[in-house]
Amino acid sequence: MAQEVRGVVAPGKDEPVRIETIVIPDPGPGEAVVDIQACGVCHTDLHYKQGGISDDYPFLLGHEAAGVVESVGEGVTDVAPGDFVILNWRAVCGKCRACRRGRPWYCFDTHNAKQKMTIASTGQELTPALGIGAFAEKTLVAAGQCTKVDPKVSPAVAGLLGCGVMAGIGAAINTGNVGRGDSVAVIGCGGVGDAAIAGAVLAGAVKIIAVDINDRKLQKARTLGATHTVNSKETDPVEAIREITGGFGADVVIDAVGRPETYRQAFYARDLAGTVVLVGVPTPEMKLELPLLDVFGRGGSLKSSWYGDCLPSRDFPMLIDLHLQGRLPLDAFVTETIQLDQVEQAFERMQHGDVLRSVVEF
Ligand code: PAD
Ligand code: ZN
Ligand code: ZN
Repeated sequence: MAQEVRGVVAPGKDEPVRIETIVIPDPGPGEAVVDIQACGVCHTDLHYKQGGISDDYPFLLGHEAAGVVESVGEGVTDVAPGDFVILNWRAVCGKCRACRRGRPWYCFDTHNAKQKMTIASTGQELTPALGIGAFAEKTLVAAGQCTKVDPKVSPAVAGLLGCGVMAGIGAAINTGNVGRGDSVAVIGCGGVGDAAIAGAVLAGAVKIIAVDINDRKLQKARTLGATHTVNSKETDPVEAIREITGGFGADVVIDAVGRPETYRQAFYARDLAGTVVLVGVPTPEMKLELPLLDVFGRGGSLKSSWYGDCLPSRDFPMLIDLHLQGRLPLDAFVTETIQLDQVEQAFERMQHGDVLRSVVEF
């Protein structure tokens, strides 16, 4: 029997979000219904609300979530009712050309639930943010979007690994391939950037330079392992990063903002043959201009990081285990826990730079 639950919907471009009654169908073949226990507020949810991702309103927001599988559809064998899971937004297919070449983190055919969730009062079909839609008491996903982890971890902490924190850690350790002794600079110290800093610590980087335009964010970045901080409103970050790295630039620079000016800073703040990782998500109107000769002459690699190039089945349980062993301070990312009807205010606090993550607890 389809169920009705409360969920946070973005009805149209830049309109405030509102709580609606949502209809959740029973899981069909390959699908699962998950009881959401916690879901973080990510900048990507704000991009959806503002129309920066697509025009497929209404959106059911929320995607950094953990919960317990309630029911599964036909043919689902990897997860079962009662399993504690983190939801992921790249359920790999196993069949596309990337998967067949043994590089499933690039999967070109990731899947979501086939059935649609709808708004009870109007019957309108919802587009779930990143194929998840977890600012809701329950949600419907593809079973492959559920990754089992140790249930000893708190749901608020676990959920964050489902998006921004994984994207940041993975930008450093998977995409950037940060190694022992490297110097790393991270531009933008929100949830994603700070996670990149924590990832760089885990990987053994020795110099970790945090860049932001907000001093409070820089203070927080220090607690996560930044060895140097640069306020790029006051100081030229390229000059500062070069100075801190003996005049050369950092081995890996991670742009966790995703704007033309931050990308340009990342491009010029890395050492010759260094790596730039773009993990912040640009909006459709943004354009980048760079002298092609500099692209050639500076060498190295310019990479984008989709979801930290993670493989959820490999990375989620491992990172949760590291956290439970006290080696990865994932709890530092939860600034506050809030109720479902406080998401709009959480967006405001995010825009004012007041929080790393607000997490809705159910
Ligand atoms: P956030 O709003 O928590 O943090 C953004 C940070 O950037 C804040 O600390 C700002 O002060 C800082 N900032 C803003 N402008 C500048 C600037 N010009 N120079 C330096 N710092 C600046 O966002 P978040 O950490 O949740 O997300 C960051 C980006 O990452 C955002 O674009 C989001 O959509 C993207 C993201 N990408 C993936 C992925 O798979 N690639 C996953 C999740 C989030
Ligand atoms: Zn695939
Ligand atoms: Zn996210």
